Amino acid sequence: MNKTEKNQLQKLACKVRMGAIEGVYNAKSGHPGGSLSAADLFTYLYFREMKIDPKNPKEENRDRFVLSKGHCAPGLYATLALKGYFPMEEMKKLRHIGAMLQGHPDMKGTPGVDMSTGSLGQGVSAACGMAAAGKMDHKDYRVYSILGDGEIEEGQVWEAAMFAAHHKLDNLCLIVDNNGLQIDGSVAEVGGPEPIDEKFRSFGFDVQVINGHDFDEIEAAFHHARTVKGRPSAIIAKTVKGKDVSFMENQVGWHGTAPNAEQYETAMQDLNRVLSGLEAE
Ligand SMILES: Cc1ncc(C[n+]2csc(CCOP(=O)(O)OP(=O)(O)O)c2C)c(N)n1
Repeated sequence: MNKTEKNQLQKLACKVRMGAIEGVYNAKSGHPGGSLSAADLFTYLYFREMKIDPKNPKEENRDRFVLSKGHCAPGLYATLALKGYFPMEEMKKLRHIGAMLQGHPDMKGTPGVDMSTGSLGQGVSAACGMAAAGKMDHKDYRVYSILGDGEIEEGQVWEAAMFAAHHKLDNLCLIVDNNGLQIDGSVAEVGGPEPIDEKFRSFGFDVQVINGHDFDEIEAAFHHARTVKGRPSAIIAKTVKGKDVSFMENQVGWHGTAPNAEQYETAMQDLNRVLSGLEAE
């Protein structure tokens, strides 16, 4: 990708982060940390990788996306809004009763959401089902799913992984947002799922480990995943929880906490600084 294209994606990712913060702040609850860590992955998937059309969200041959770590809905919603599925204004009503954007993705209420998720481990099983259905129906769509590294402590993830490899689901690409932190501690402390790459490899996946904030590496990984035949792909993306908000970066407390007014101002200043820097490039 050239410099201009990369700059475009970086600006979009910054806007995803701003949208997520806006939503969580207005809701006074929600999950900023993991939304920010996955922002570059969301951005690449929706703006470069997936075959989708926001004007026709249910198009039969579209690529599918499942946010298995459903609590990071603010990041997904901000991406969907930027892509044109609904106005960004909806973010201000995040988690309000009756609003379009609920605390976890709801496929019945939000255009662009392919699967309702939130119970960790289940989304990836649904993604496997979609990929298997694609194979059975001789469709050429691909299925993408973002998982948390805390989420992969769920046994169901590994049942799904076994299924995916057994059924040779090469139309399935799992992306682990490997930010090292989960709800109440570091992933290493809480459940110790490492080495994540070797685990997926031993389950029969093609595995790549990348910097999840570097668009060149992200692009190369998704390009490679498309070439893999006869087995599913896993991309282990090393990320920073709370990325680009100074006081949230790598802080476990920002898993599921909303910023207060002062913190909101600081977060927006941080992100505006990033955006201005990118605009000046
Ligand atoms: C089955 C299930 N158990 C517990 C939870 C509560 N929970 C929500 S988020 C979370 C931690 C997830 O950590 P991780 O996957 O690393 O997410 P991230 O850090 O990327 O936000 C937990 C335990 C849940 N949503 N579902």
